[in-house]
Amino acid sequence: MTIELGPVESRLHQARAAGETLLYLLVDPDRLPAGELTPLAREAADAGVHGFLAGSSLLLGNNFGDTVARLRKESGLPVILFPGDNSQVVPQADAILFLSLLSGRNPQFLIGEQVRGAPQVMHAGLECLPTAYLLVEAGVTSSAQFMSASQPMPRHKIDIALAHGLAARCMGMRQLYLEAGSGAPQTVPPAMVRALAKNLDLPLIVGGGISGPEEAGELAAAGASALVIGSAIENGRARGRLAEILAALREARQKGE
Ligand code: 1GP
Repeated sequence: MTIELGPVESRLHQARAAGETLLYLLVDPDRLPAGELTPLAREAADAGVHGFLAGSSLLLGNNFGDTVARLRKESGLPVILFPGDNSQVVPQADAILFLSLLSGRNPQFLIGEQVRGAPQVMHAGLECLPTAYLLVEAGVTSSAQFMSASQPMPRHKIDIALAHGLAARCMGMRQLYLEAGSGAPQTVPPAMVRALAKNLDLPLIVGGGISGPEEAGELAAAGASALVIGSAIENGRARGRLAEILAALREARQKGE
């Protein structure tokens, strides 16, 4: 069997091999005012952001496909679906994080949504990135935790996180997403990122609670291959600071060399 990685996944694996950290911005169409989409797309492209994620734990609006198409057109960057459920599989994207919520024990998010979503992924011809989605406790109940009815991993139990990462590896997943939850008061602990980066040869995507260059630099230095920022884009804290955040990622890489 030959596994050929598509362009989005190849870029992520290349970043891991080079000790580089990519920056993705998360757009939740319910939370970003429509008029903000084009300015954000252009700001991201100008700053050198590597792509967009699009999705939500709970989507109320009905313009998801249009949002994805516009983001792609206005930024020229890859748009990667980050679906809360199978209704968020739309053909306008470049790729999909085909998530299994391995930190939980709810069969709906381990395999149920995937069985419903896979035919749509195939028909849409989306690049598919098999990804273990791991929720990490951050002091509040996150939307992902509530909507998936699953427990996050304890934040200081690195052995538990590592065992989940190893299980993902043995199951053939090709990247891990460590998630503190959207708007989390604290990020995934850098020590957890460091332990997983050291012991697993898989790219780590890390998100939740990242709002500026300090946290971004720390997580990059710990070994994250990609960071995801959503809330700090919506509330404006990271707007106008994308170049600064990207510089922190480059600096962390240089220090690690
Ligand atoms: C949430 O990891 C993402 O699924 C991004 O989190 O909104 O806190 O940036 P924030």
